[in-house]
Amino acid sequence: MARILITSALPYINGIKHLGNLAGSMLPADVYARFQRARGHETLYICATDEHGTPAELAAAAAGQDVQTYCAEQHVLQYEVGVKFGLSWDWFGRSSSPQNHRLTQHFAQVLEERGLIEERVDQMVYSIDDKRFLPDRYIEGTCPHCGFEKARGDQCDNCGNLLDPTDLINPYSVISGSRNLEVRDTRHLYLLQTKMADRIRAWVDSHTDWPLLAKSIAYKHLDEGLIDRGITRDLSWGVPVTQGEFPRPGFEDKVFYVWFDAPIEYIAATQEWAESQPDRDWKSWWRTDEGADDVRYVQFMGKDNVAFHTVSFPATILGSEEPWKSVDMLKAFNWLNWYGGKFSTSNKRGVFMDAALEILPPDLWRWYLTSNAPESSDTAFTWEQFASAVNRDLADVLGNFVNRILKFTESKFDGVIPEGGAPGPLEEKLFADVSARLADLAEQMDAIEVRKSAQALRALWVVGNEYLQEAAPWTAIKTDRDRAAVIVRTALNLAALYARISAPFIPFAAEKIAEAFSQAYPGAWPTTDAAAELSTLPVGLSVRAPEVLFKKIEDEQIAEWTERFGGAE
Ligand code: B3M
Ligand code: ZN
Repeated sequence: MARILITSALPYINGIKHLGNLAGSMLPADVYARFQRARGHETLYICATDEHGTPAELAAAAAGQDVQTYCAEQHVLQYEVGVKFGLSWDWFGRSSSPQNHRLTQHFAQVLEERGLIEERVDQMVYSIDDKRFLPDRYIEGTCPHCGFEKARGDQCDNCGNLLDPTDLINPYSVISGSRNLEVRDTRHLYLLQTKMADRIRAWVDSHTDWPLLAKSIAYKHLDEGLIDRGITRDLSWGVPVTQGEFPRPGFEDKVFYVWFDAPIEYIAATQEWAESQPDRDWKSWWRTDEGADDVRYVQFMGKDNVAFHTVSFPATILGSEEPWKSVDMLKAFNWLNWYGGKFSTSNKRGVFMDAALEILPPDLWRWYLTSNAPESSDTAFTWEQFASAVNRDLADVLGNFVNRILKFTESKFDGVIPEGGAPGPLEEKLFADVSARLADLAEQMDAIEVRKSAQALRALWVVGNEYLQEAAPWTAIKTDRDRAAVIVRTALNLAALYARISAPFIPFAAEKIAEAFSQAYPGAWPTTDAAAELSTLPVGLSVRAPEVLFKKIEDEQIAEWTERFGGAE
């Protein structure tokens, strides 16, 4: 049975992430990890904070902290809010770890030995007023591709093109706003991606099963022609170029570019995980010469990260010619927008993970964000859609079913799973229906079709309500107690089954449902033999209705939150 390695794009350290970040990487990765664990696959879900580069330095400066203290504090905050959201990371590491320093320097060394690194004199933008170079996000200006006026030195947020600071039209310093800039010479290391273009294309070609979004972005970059990329920066915070395995005179004040070391942290974080306990081994996950051949490696990320994972990071991995495991399946997401526009940290637009949990429990957000996952296109968050997902799906369908059957059992069968009777035609129909739908659900989950999986799950909840409506135990009980017992028993089994199949999406509610039946949580993923799966609870078992599973969202709450978080514009 294959082992499953999962990574989600590493969130930048610069503050708690918004729901769009969550929806496009960490949350779907978590749903997939929980599914694979339930199926009995040994699964490792790795994530970390991305702590280097200009985002970290700028945010620390804005917070009035030194960058190390800032990163240490923010890492804990992101970890805690992730856990509260139910993100089941096996490890949540830090790209500033000693493991990542060592491994980043190792890769640079090996790439150099392979003739893939070249020292070049670069023209970089220098701010005379700030007395420093302005790499990446330290500089902004107008995008040469689309005209967006706040494009950053490394990437345009509007059109997604990767940029060099010197590409920007009418640039200014983000530190001081100064336009008193000049281009100066500075030495940097370049990764010779041009030499690897054919190898990378062949590698992308070999992944025929990648979703369209990932492939189209990869080919866009390959077709435009790869360029050699600078992998060092004139900054003080980061993985130093000259220490460890990789001494290089003249580079004492330089660090590796954040996008060079960040993906390496996927591996380094696994080392952090392994080193935190004696019986763990990271190599069997990452080295094909050490047993990683039976690992299926799945990456989750937003579309703006795809180029780095289909071109830049593969250049590092393939270029090393060492037997590293590379990604098997790359699942990319479009944007979750906030009404018509983007979530924005600086303009406090939209809901962030901490604020989300201040107003509602995590499962409500998890359900909305997965059942409306921005898969085939960008999706706009609206409070109305959110309320509909919560009220119609969770409260009216799942919550209502579980509550209704458990309350009925309490009032008519003393809260005990009744014996008597045998399944009839209605049950046979239910078994066939549930079997088919379980097969559909597992297929969609396997294919990482997040929205379709949520739809398939919801369809299974609907089947339960329809069955109960048709079988009507409240009528049967008046004339035929055995018949009522069959219906109640079947419906209770169905509710317990819902706990197992809903757990990847709504783990907290699933646990409450499992507890109502004294079932182990998280339970194993069911087979598609519904007749067997729906007769597993022991007759005579005491069950009890949980307190309300999902509270409905009221119009007044929407009004209040619209006021607080903006939107509806
Ligand atoms: N931190 C960008 C982002 O959060 C970046 C991802 C790194 S993945 C190795 O969107
Ligand atoms: Zn642009």
